Amino acid sequence: MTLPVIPAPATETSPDGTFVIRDDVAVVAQSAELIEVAARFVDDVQADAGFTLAGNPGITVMIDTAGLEEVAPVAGLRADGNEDADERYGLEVAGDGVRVWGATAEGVHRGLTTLRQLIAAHAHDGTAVLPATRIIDGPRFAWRGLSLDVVRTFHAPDEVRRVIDMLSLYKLNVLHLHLTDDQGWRVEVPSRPMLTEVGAKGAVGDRAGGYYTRDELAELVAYAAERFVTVVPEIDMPGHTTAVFSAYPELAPAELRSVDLGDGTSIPLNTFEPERPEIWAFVEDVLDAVIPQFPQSAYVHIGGDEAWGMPDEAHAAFVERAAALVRERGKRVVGWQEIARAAISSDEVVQYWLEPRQLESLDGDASSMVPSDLLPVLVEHMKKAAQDVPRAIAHGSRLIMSPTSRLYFDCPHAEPSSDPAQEELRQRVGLPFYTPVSIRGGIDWDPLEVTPEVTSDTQIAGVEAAIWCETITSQEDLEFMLLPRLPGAAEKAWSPNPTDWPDYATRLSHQSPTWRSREWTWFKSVEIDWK
Ligand code: TNX
Repeated sequence: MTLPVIPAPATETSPDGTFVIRDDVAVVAQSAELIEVAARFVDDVQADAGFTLAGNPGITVMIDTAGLEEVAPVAGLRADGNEDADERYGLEVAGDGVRVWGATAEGVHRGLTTLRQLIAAHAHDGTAVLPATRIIDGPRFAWRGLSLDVVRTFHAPDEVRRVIDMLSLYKLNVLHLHLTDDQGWRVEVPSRPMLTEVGAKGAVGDRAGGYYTRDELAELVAYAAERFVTVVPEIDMPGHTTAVFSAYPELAPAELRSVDLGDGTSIPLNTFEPERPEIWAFVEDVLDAVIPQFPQSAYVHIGGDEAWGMPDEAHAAFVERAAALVRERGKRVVGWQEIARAAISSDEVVQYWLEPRQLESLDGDASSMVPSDLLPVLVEHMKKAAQDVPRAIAHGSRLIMSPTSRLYFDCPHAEPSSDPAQEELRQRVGLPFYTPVSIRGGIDWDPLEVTPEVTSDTQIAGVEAAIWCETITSQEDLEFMLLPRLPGAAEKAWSPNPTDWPDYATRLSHQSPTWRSREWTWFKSVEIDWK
């Protein structure tokens, strides 16, 4: 069997022997810059598996590049823009101890993350008998993320910290926060106080609203940075701006339009109008307030998606000017794939999400579920979407791969839970118009097989899952959809090798003891023989 590690390491050999971890095996940092990383590892192993790791030297961490060249250089773009980053690491378990090394503290942290998983998987009655191994590993893509919708349901800072812990355990390094949308505004802009006084109040339906204060965001960003996760802010525009219009009605179009969905909800067709100077004063105020709250991020996500009802020329003009304002402030631009319809440059990153197969379903079965007023809007949108990737490539932009059918974690779970008590949750959580996705469906694919135009890793910035929260009402719902899918997304983003399902299912089964210790909710798919 391969090691119980997700994402699967790039290379691994298994000599004979074992090393036994007990409470009294301590970690020794051979350079001062690794002390913090080593301390974090000790805390994490305590939380995952209960070992205290204090006593006699047994695990040594050091800055060293030995053997790292055995792993191909990473493809893609770093969310923090750090061009000297190196996440590769070596990990050796031998009879006389464990060694973890890398060229940087970040590399050593990734190696210690593999060790955390090995210890938790082998822990039994106060010891973990680790098989001897030599791993040389490094990521396939530099941008490995999760987009989290904190608007449709507001997730308090403690819940977000739990999500950051999950990202860190699977070597994911980007938390993309979807901070603004029709139902709410979640970030402080001191020059525009009504955004938080009024715009933050709501969420979907009668759920509580909320926003992150500057102090709370600073703590979250630091918590993430300590775990080598970069938080990237999204300010979604020119569509999805209803919360702005409720806070500042003078920014709204003269005539408000929407499509009634017949279930008490409606889809707004109102967007920012790029010909109005007061819109640009607003956008500048927002960027000036938001950018400094995310000091690690080299990027600002400007949304750009689903600008329903907006003429193409106006949408393109909006994206071009918003992108220029971001660049003027020293940041790079990410946007949903619709930004490829504007005159963007090769510096802009395009996030792919709309799959052509959804166009087929709109012509067929799903059309009966969509209100008749909305159908033509959606069909037109999907037809344009088919050109987004070729356009992005023609601009020389790189893509973040977020294909809906694989990486939208708000797709319902397809297979039953082995815990009958979870079946009610499974029926309720997930958007009913998406085809349900199984755990196996989440890993049986490769980023190069998603679109015909993307044929080389050099065209890809990275891989990002997304969780939208229309049907997610609580921390429990959120974790039920994130786990066990998140490790699968991490495997696609990190591992250069194809994933073999039976092998993956076994590796996944070994994750549950840690989830249980950390009191994380997970969907107990019948596909997996959970430990
Ligand atoms: C599309 S993905 C959206 C979101 C929804 C999501 C539901 C994207 C850029 N826009 O506004 O929440 O579908 O899966």
